[in-house]
Order: sequence, then structure tokens, then C-alpha cells
Amino acid sequence: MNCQLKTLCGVVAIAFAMTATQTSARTFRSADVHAKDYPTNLAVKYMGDELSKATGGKDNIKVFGDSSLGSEKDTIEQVKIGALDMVRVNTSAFHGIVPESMIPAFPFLFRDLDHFRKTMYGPQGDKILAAFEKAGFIGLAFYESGARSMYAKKPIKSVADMKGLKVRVQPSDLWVSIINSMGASPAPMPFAEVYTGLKTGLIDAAENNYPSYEETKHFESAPYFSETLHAMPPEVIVFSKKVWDTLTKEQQAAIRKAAKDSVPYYVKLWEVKEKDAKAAVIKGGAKITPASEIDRKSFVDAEKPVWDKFATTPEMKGLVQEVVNAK
Ligand code: GTR
Repeated sequence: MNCQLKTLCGVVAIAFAMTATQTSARTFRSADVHAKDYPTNLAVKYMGDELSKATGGKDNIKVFGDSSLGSEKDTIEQVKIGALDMVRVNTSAFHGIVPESMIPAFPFLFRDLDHFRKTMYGPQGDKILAAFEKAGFIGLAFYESGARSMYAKKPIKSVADMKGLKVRVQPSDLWVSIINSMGASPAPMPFAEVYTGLKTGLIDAAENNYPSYEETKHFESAPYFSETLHAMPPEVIVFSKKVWDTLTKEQQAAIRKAAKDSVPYYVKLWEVKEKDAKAAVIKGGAKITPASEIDRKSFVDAEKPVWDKFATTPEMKGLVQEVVNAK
């Protein structure tokens, strides 16, 4: 084409580019630290299938599990710069980037699972997801992850039993404070390093839900699982805003819908997994201290002050209150 008529050529080039964006098929890459058959990965795969159906086979999602693209922190950084399209991580991985993501990790925030579901799959959850955008991420959906509990080489019945223990936490200032508030010593490290940390004695304890405790075989070196049920931070599916802004409105709407539609699918898998994982760790030699034998008040009294330390703005305080008040 003879491009002496610069304006016309420019218009033609833009038109070509727009058509290319609208029609090019995309396989979005998504990272996860869990194995292929863990509920988060099965649900993101389902999300990809739904997306594919909605776009007539054009768009899909490929999951890279087992921390193969790095730790949660590494993959978030890749998503931020648009080198990776999507990620499924625990909300704790966003604490330093999206302050609102800390709220569901506040110790003993949720009265029970029902309270969690009403708020995090409801209006307060939507507000937290929306807060990801100003940090350069599109928050698509939460997946529940049960309640986290302590596990160690001895049973933990009251906060006094935590004294002096070296406890692995997800890399987050909030988690460091939570462990400090119990008189223990926090050791932030990526998920994939905890197994060796426990085996070599670098750490004495960690905390998580039954499915992660089972998947990672942490029960081999920390066989006492004590149901402290201290926090319920959900998993989150996050899209790169850099990539998002190159997509059409239709693609964006299809991705949002597929993510939301994957939640009930996930919840069904999760409920089964929680039960199976508990049975499996017991079979593998884990000794459970049930919630009924835990001095819950001692943990609540020690950890509750952390809320005020991290909900510092009127907006954060307001949102916490909204969650607490939700019936
Ligand atoms: C799990 C969660 C992972 C990861 C892990 C951890 O429950 O599903 O995404 O955050 O905890 O403790 O690092």
C-alpha cells in the first residue's frame, strides 16, 4: 500500500489492529502453587471450559500448577507486568499490595462458614475484589479455603503452647503480627519450602487447612494438628489489568462470568476435599486436637488487637464493621 496519505494509512492500521484483538484466539496462562487435581486447579480448569463455551472455542485457560511458575509472590509480580495473564493465590499473597485483602485474614473475623459465605460471596467481598483494580489487578472471584489451624510437633491447646515456637507464615506483615501476638516467632516463607523447613527443624510449626496439610505431607514432620481455626482468608482469582485492557468488552464479560460460575463448582469439590483430607491425614498418623479442646478465648484475646493495627483508615474500619455487622 502506498502510504503517502498518512492519516488514511493510520486509520487502516488501527482498524486492522482492532479486528485482530477482536478475533484472535487466546489461551490465558494461569499459575497456582497446588497440584493439578487440587480443587483450585480443577475449578480454574472448569472456568476455562466455561469461557471456551461462551466464546465459541476462541478463549481458554491453561493452568500451570505445583509452583512451576514460581511462588505466589513471584507469579503476582508477573501478572502485574502482564507477563502472566492470571493467577489463583490465597488472598494473603496480596496483603502488601491491596490493603483490603487483609480483612478476611483478620483473626476470628467470621463467626462461622455461613457468615463467611454471606459476606465474601456477597457485597463486602465484591468491595474487596474491586479494590484490586487500583493496584493493577482485576479481582474476579473468591473461593473459600476453610479455616486455618496450627500444626506442630506437639499439640497446641492454648496460646501459652505457642510460646517460643518458630512458625512458618505466608509472607505478609499481618501474618507476622498474628504470630508475634501469640508469643511465637514468625518465619515467612513460600509454600513450596515449608516441607523441608519442617523436616530439617528450621521451623517448628505452620498453619493451614486440612487439604493443604494433606497435599504437602506436612503431617509427616508436624503430626499434631490443633483446630485453632484462627482465620479464614479465601483464595482469589486475579487477572492482569495490563492484559485485561487489551481485551474486548465481550471477552472481559465472558471471563468475569466464567470466574463467578466456577465458584459453586469449586465449593462442591472443596467440601468433599476437606472431609477426605482430614480422614487421610488421620490415616497417615496425624493426631487431631478438636476445636472443642482448644482454649479459643486465649487465642482471641491475644490476636484481636491485630485488627486495629492493620485497619488504620476509616474506609478499612468501615468495611471491617460491615463484615462484622452482616447477619
Ligand atoms: C493454602 C493456599 C495456597 C497458599 C498456601 C500457603 O491454603 O491454598 O494458595 O497460600 O495456603 O500457606 O502458602
